[in-house]
Amino acid sequence: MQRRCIGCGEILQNSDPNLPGYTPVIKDEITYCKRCFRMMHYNELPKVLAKNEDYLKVVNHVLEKNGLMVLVIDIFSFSISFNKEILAKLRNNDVILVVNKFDLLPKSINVNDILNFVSKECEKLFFRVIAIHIVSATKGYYLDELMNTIDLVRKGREVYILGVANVGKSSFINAMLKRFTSRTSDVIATSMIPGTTLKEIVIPFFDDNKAFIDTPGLINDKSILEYIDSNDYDKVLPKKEIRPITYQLFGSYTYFVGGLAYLTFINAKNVSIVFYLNDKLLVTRVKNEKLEEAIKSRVGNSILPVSNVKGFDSKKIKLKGRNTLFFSGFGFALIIGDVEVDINYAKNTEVVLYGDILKKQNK
Ligand SMILES: Nc1nc2c(ncn2[C@@H]2O[C@H](COP(=O)(O)OP(=O)(O)OP(=O)(O)O)[C@@H](O)[C@H]2O)c(=O)[nH]1
Ligand SMILES: [Mg+2]
Repeated sequence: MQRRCIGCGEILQNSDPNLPGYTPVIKDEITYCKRCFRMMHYNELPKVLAKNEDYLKVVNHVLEKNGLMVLVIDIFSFSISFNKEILAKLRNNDVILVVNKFDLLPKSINVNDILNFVSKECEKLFFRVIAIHIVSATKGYYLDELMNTIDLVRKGREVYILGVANVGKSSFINAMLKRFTSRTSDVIATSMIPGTTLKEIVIPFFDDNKAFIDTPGLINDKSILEYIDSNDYDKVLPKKEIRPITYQLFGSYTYFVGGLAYLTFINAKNVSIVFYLNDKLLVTRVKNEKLEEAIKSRVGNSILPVSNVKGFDSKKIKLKGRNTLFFSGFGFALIIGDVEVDINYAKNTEVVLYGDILKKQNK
C-alpha cells in the first residue's frame, strides 16, 4: 500500500531524490519524506513547492465531499488572502471563516473591530459564512471558541482547511492538535515559503473518526513573495507583534516602504500615516523635489532591504477621511486626512484600499 508523508501529503517513494515524497528507505517507522524531515528538524526551507495545479485538483476534489469548510485568511495579508477566486468556489458550501495571525496586530487593536471589518467585506461580496473567528495558530489564541463552533455545526462531517498559500492552514491544524490532543510538537510541516503543503493531508481528530484535512494553498501571483528572493522573506513577513510607526505630514513628500513601494503625497495638510509593517522593512522619506534622485539611488540599493523588485506599477487616488491601504503581503498603512497620493507598488502586485479597518464599521 502507498504511504504518504504526514508533513506534506506526498506519496513516499525511495526511487528519485529529486521528486517529491523522497525518503532513502521506506519502512513503517518512516512517516516523513526527507524534505519535510529537514524542514521540521533543521529549519530548512522547502525546495519542492506545490503548484496551482495541485491546488485546483485538491480543491475540486474537496468540493465534491460536502464537508465543513474552514477558509483560513491572514489578517496581515488580508487583501491577497481574502481571495475572490476561492470565495467563488466555496459559495455553495458551509464555511467557517478563520482570520489567522491575529498575534501580529498591536495589542491595542480590538478583536471586535477586526471581526466587524471582515464581516462587512463578506457582506459586500454576498459571501455567506456560518461564523467568523479570529485566531492565532502560532500563539494558540481563541482556539476554544472556534472549536465550539466547529462542534456545533460539523454534524458528523469531515473538516477541510482551505485558503491561499502561507495563510497558516497547516499551522492551524498543528495548533488544534496541540490544544486538544496530547501532541506537543508540530505534525504537519510548515514554512514561510508559499507552497509548503503538496497534497491533501488527513489528520484524524474527532471522536467519530472524522478528520481535519489540510490542503495545498492557492499561490497568489499578486503576492510580493512571488517577486522577491526567499532570503528576503524574513524582512517582509513579521514574526512578532507589529509596532506601528506614525508620521505627521505637511507638504509634498514621498515615503518609501523598503524598496517595495513608495507613496507620493501632494500638498498634504495635516495628514497622518501609520505604517503596520515588519520592522526590518524600513520606511524613509524624501521631499518630492528629490524623488527622481532618490529612486535612482535607493531602489535596488542595499540600504533598503529587499531589492529584487523590477519596476513599479502606479495608481493615483484622492483620499478622504480614514483609509487603510493594504500592500500585497507586506502589511498595510492607515492614512488619515484628505489628500491626493500617487502610489507606486512593485510590478505585478497590487494595493487595495479599504476604509478604517481598526474602527467600528458602519452597519
Ligand atoms: N505570526 C504568525 N505566523 C503564523 C501564524 N500561523 C502561521 N504562521 C506562519 O505563516 C507561515 C506559513 O504557515 P503554514 O502553516 O505553512 O501556511 P499554509 O497555509 O499551510 O501554507 P501552504 O502549505 O504553503 O499553503 C509560517 O512561517 C508560519 O510560522 C500565526 O498565527 N501567527
Ligand atoms: Mg500548508
